[in-house]
Amino acid sequence: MSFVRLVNNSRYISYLLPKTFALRTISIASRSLSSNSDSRQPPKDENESEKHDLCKSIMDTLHNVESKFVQPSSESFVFQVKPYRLHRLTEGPSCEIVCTRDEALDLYHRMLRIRQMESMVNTLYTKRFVRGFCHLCIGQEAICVGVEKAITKKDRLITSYRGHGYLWNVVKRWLTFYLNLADEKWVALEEKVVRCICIVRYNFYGGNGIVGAQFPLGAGLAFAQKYLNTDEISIAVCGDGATNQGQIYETYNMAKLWKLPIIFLVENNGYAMTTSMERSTCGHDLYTKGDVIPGIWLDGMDVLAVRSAFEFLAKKCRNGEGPFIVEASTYRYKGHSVSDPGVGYRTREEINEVRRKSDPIDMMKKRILDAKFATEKQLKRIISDVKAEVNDALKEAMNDTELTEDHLFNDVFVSCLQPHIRGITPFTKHTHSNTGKIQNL
Ligand SMILES: Cc1ncc(C[n+]2csc(CCOP(=O)(O)OP(=O)(O)O)c2C)c(N)n1
Ligand SMILES: [Mg+2]
Repeated sequence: MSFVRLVNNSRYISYLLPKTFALRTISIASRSLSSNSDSRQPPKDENESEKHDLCKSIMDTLHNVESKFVQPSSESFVFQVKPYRLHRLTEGPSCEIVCTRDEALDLYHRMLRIRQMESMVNTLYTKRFVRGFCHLCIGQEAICVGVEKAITKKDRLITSYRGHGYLWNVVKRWLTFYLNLADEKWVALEEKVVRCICIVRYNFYGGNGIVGAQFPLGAGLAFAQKYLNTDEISIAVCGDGATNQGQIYETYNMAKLWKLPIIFLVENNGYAMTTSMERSTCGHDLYTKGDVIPGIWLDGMDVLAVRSAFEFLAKKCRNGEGPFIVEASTYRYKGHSVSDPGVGYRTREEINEVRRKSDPIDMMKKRILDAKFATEKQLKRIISDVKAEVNDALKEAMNDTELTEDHLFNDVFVSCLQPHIRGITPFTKHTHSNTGKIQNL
């Protein structure tokens, strides 16, 4: 399992491998819970039968699935996006964006899938099937989809804990993968924690629970890319609150000094946990805060604006003009994590207003209808298809065999220099093996 690992010590550990300069992040997700289930398969006790009932009830509530994705064609249309704001750039991406019908439907489909998927995870969490911490990105879907469409699979991505949307883009069996991380047996292994996911094989470096750490780690990834003379780039994603940290500015300094091929992406959703930007941050133009580093502000609710800006900057980065900073204005509809109802520090009106005026999925839907790329009826069928996809993933995940505990400590290092891997205390020691096998992806 050369992909990630769950976390340790309620935080993450990261390290640079001198041989390959590949940076790997190890994480551990855990929480003290008791469990003795061996498989998600046949109900053996009350808990098990509850899971099966849950699976059934969720599937029952999802839409009937008879539809087929609308047949794509390649008519195109020019869409207008909100003007970008530029810092130390003489020109920016065009605000008139050409988008084909296939592309528009694909973007719409992807954003819907992320929202549906996140809603499913939320449901599973409230039913206590997913455990640990859980930070949903509902409302922020346009950013991860736009970025994904603008970069290549060889480019590297490192995100915060609010990175599910990026993950759903790269992992095929995503729900199975996710539920395995949330598996009770694994979760029971350690005391607390932030669920952090990293899949080195797919150039997805997580999923980091330490606020802001993605920027220095991302700079490490980009340094390796430059050192190895590749034309690949890195994207490091953090939130607005994180940008008040010192490590962000140390990283900006080094990244610019070394001309690293990296785009620092700040997802500005206006809140750091329950603290609004007004209360925490002086100087709200986060795209300018790299001083000599060029930056762009964009509408993070508009997937076309995100895609276009990242295509523009990725090209420059590959030409050795990096680093860059992007500030994407966005909003999270749910609380900071699932344990936060999300309304004590902001009003329901505020949330509803954003949903009504700038929901990323509705915005794309309107464009598709305006351009006559598809009819309302066809879009409804796409929704059904997405629900079917999530439905199938749920079924597959529920029927999947659980990984065993030893998987947790395999393939953490390319070469483990110590006899054991330590657990949450120095007294718990675990054996490390290199299996080289990918599990559940
Ligand atoms: C170094 C560090 N400090 C504090 C925390 C606790 N914490 C977790 S998320 C968070 C807020 C981060 O807000 P922001 O960067 O805006 O990201 P968002 O959650 O809005 O995506 C804080 C303070 C942490 N995990 N790590
Ligand atoms: Mg924030």
